[in-house]
Amino acid sequence: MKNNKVTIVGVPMDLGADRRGVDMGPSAIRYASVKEKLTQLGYEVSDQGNLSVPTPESYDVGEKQLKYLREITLVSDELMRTVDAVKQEGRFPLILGGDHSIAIGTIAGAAKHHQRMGVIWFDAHGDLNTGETSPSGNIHGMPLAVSLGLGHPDLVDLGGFAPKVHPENVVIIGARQLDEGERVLIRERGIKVYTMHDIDRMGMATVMNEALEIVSNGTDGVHLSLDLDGLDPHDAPGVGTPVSGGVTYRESHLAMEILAEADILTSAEFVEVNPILDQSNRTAKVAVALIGSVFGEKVL
Ligand code: B3U
Ligand code: MN
Ligand code: MN
Repeated sequence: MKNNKVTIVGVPMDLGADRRGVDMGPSAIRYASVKEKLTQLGYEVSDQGNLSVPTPESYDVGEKQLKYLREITLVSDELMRTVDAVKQEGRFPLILGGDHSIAIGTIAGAAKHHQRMGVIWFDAHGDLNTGETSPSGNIHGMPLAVSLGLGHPDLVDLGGFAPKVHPENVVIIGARQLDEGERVLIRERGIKVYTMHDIDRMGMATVMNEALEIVSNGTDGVHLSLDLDGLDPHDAPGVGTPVSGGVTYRESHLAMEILAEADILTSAEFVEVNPILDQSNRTAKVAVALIGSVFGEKVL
């Protein structure tokens, strides 16, 4: 990584998902030695600790199609300011989730520093729902739509600008569960999606080489948003919504290594680790191994 200074920020968010447990994700990833891993690789690492996130039980869920909208908006605003400040200091923001709704704040903060930012969205899902199309009302199924300027104005207009990213600079990798509204949006906006079918046919190396072209062409920054449920549940069982037939441990490492070689990332987040549903912190360990690879760890 060009930038040798990394700042870790945890966001123990679980207001965007139905299942409690992802709020412990940042702890689990720290327990799996993320700071030690990056230090070993030669980075100067600062851990800013966690943002404070309201406890769901203490608040009213609010509108059924946009659960905890108010609270998620407040945390997103705080996260946007935090990521903005980290980048202002010339440091690389590494954000640990928490459910995927945190991407709304991360991307808003990072996008302030770029004319045009590419986004790699590694996920079993599209996260392209809005309040109108969502089958669950869970905001963790909406952050990519919000970043593209679609959804509730409180989220879309965060930071006073929208959209944060453009469809031609976004790739989704690992998709295997999309809702009808998401399919329509993908078609209408021409978003490039590499489904598991594409990964099986083309191989991960080809997929990544094409993806790199899309996110780096005409951009001056690239954000990686990695949902651990993009991996197969055999390799990453500790996630809120596992979907079988996912990216293998090896394929995901290859993807991270290709990203490291390209050296284009300007921010990253690792989300949806749920230690309650995990086996001996395995999924957090996978997250740290992937972080190692994307930050340049090599066998030889
Ligand atoms: N697409 C569904 C399910 C879902 C999205 N993200 C996760 N699950 N993790 C929804 O609720 O929007
Ligand atoms: Mn997701
Ligand atoms: Mn997902």
